[in-house]
Amino acid sequence: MRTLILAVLALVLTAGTLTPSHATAAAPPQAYKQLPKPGTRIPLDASHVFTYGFAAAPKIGTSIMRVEIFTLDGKHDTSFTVKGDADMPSMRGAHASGDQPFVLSNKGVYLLPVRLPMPGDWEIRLTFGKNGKTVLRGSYLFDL
Ligand SMILES: [Cu+2]
Repeated sequence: MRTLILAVLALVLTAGTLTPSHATAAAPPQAYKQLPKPGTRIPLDASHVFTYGFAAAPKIGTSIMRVEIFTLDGKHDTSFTVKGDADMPSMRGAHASGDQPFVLSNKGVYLLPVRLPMPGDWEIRLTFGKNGKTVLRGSYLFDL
C-alpha cells in the first residue's frame, strides 16, 4: 500500500512538471526608442553622435532618408551599419519595407530611398550596428 501511494505521488509530481507553465514570459519585442526630431544631434554610443532626416520634405513616392554619424570631434564616421524599415503603424505590414541597408555616399553620408506610397501615419525604424552588434534602435514617427 505504501509503495502504491509513493508511485501515485511520483506520477502526480511528474505530471506537474510536464504541465506548461503560464509563468513563462514571451521574449520582449525589439524595443525602438522614440528619436528626437530630425536634424538633432543624437548620442549613438560613448564616442559618436548622429543626425537623421529626409534630404527634402517627404512626399508620396520615394524620398531619401539621410543619416550622418560623427565622432565627438565632428568627423564623419562610416564604420557603422545603418538599416531602415518603413511602415504605417495604422496598417502594420501593409507597406512594410523590411530592414533595408543604407548605402554610404562618397561624402560619407548614409542614404536610403524610402517608398511612401500613401498619405497617413508613417514610422521609420533605424537600426545602428557595429561589428555585428546592435548599437541603437530608434523610431521616427511622422505624418505624410
Ligand atoms: Cu497605408
